[in-house]
Amino acid sequence: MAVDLEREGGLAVLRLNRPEALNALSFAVLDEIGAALDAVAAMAGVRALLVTGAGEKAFCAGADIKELRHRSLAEQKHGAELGQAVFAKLDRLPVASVALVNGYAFGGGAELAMACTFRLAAPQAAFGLPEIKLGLIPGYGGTQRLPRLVGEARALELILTGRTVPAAEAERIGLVNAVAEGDLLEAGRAFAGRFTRYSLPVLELARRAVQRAGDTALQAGLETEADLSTLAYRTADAEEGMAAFEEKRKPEFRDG
Ligand code: CO8
Repeated sequence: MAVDLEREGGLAVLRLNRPEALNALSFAVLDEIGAALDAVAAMAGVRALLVTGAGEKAFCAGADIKELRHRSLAEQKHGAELGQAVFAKLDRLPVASVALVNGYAFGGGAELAMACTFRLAAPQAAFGLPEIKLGLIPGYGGTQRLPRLVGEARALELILTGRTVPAAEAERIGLVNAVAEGDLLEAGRAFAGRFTRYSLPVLELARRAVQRAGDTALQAGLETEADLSTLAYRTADAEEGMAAFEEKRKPEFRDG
């Protein structure tokens, strides 16, 4: 198995574990990620997913180039669709995810990180979409998710030059939420702890509303926001949150 899935209380931890190939994404690894995400979606009590890579060097060095080279056109199309589908599953998981980018995140590896809800980077992490250097373009969502994160001009610069973005720059341009010194897993746990104490269904409504912003025109997005904020308002947790405010006490959310 090249993907490990562990449970730590309310957190699930998915670790790419193929360090000898810098955690590159073969078809088999993509399938394993998809299966692990199905398992996370079915786990009762999980409040967030942490995604990271094994080894000192890499989060994930992208699609497996050695496998990629020998694909037929039909297999290549299937590969792009498989990668996109697996990363969409991550994006649409019922719980938020945090990529803990412990080293290189290139090509499909950067795309995996971008499909997570949040990204934390170790100081030595480096990002890039270097496909152009291989005579390729990104195929697992990078051309769509990168401009949404950093804007079209920066995305074009990064995709057309394939240059490497160090962690500090990634933070400055909004590609990562923060650069974390020290133990990255511990930083991930602390980061997740900042939102997992809130109502799970309401967190999910907030994510869905924000995701809609990337998918739609303003007016349609505002209509979605009106619908989803009304759904949030109707939850028992909203009743509890507002009552706790008036009663000057801490709310006790029950995920309902
Ligand atoms: N695929 C397969 N094997 C890899 C990959 C990869 N992406 N990256 C590294 N490896 C392997 C190396 O071949 C090497 O194996 P071996 O020892 O057997 O030769 C081992 O991992 C260690 O790598 P290096 O010796 O190269 O380590 P360095 O520290 O010298 O360099 C780098 C690290 C800079 C990360 C370098 O390995 C590198 O440039 N890797 C490739 C990065 C890249 O170009 N990624 C983008 C791939 S393309 C992609 O992701 C999307 C394609 C579009 C998909 C379309 C739909 C199918």
